[in-house]
Amino acid sequence: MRRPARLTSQLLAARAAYVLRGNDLGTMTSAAPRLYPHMWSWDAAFVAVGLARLSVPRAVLELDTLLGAQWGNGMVPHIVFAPGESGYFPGPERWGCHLGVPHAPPFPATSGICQPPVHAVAVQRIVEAARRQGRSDREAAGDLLDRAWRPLVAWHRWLATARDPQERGRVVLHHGWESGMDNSPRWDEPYARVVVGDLPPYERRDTRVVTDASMRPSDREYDRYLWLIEEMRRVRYDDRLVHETVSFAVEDVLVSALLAVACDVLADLGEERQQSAADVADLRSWAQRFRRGVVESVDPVTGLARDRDVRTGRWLATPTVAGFAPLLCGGLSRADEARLLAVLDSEQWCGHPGLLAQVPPSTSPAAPGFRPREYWRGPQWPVVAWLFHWAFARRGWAERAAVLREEGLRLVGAGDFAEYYDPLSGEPLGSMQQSWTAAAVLDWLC
Ligand code: 9WN
Repeated sequence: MRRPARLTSQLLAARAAYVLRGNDLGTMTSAAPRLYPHMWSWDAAFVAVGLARLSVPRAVLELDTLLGAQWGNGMVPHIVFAPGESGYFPGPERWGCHLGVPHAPPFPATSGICQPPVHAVAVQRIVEAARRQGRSDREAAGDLLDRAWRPLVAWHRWLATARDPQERGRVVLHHGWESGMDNSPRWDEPYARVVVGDLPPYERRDTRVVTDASMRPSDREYDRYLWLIEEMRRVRYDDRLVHETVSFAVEDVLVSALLAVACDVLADLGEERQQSAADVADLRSWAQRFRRGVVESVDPVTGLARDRDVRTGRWLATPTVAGFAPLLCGGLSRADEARLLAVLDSEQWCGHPGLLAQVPPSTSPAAPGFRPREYWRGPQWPVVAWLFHWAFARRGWAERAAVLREEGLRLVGAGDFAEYYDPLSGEPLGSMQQSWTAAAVLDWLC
């Protein structure tokens, strides 16, 4: 299937704004209308980036809502459930965070795991957008930074301590959902060792919305996802016990790179706003530690960064987009960075002759496990393109950033705002009217 004609930039931006308004539940934006009718943590950050182009106060509200659900230990939960909305599984009952979990807030209901820490990036984009607006927007953004400072430092501190107790410089995850890349082949090996125990029965909802099962994770994968929740729930989401007992424990190199860069972004903002010097120093040292952890993960043979299975101590070298993590946070030698950029441009990745848009697919199109339609096993995600675009611009690679913007827009140009796209046919897949896709487009176009 070839892509239908591309909309004009003006029309595309107008439609993106329409999508975000349509998904607005008042104080939060649902990640997608039917498939994901609640607020997701990293989605909310990207959504706030897009909202900042429409209304700074509305973008501020999005982050306030998310941070209002932060746990007492500092964790920002991966889902904040919209009150009264029952269309997603697993919902609050299955997570059981209201059942005597010490750190969970009494309200709103949340899940018990986290997602990638991109929230400081959103604050920075809101501050930048506000600078181009009037005084009241600038004040709203400044107030947000003052309000969000302690919660965000606490969030980063939790990741740097509870999730990196040995100070290896890589964030440990206990569920594939925490990576934001649920069924990525990165996790096949650690998931293969998860033995599902006495799992209470459940019924999936996602496959009622996305009826082509080949686009979503399999039932077998879902059993494991649900089992990990069960394991965490049984130890009441206690950080130490989770770390010691949950069957899935991986050091995620992409989340680690994002934490490094987010710590630097937050420290820069804090310095400008004269926040606590001690906090700024902590942020800088975490940035350094996680950057080092990412650099140390690089595979000498391929040049790509690797995750690590904590339970076996083995490196996980599947060629996925996470391998480019060092390009987000920096830290490689010049020669190693040039090599990694060459891999990104090569036929194994963005230069693959079959791609319609030159943005990194979730898995290398040249790898044997590449599945162009299957969730995180091959498709291209506009929001991932946005993230690399943002990071490349930050690193001063204007030309590369411009290419990613142009190619990202080519991907979404028909205006369906799909969750992800088949890299070879351009077919929009998964959920349509996905909020973060619309947000990326708004940031690119406005
Ligand atoms: C589980 C909301 C989220 C994204 C994730 C994406 C998907 C959820 C699901 O949707 O995950 O968290 O039910 O599949 O993988 O990155 O945040 O858009």
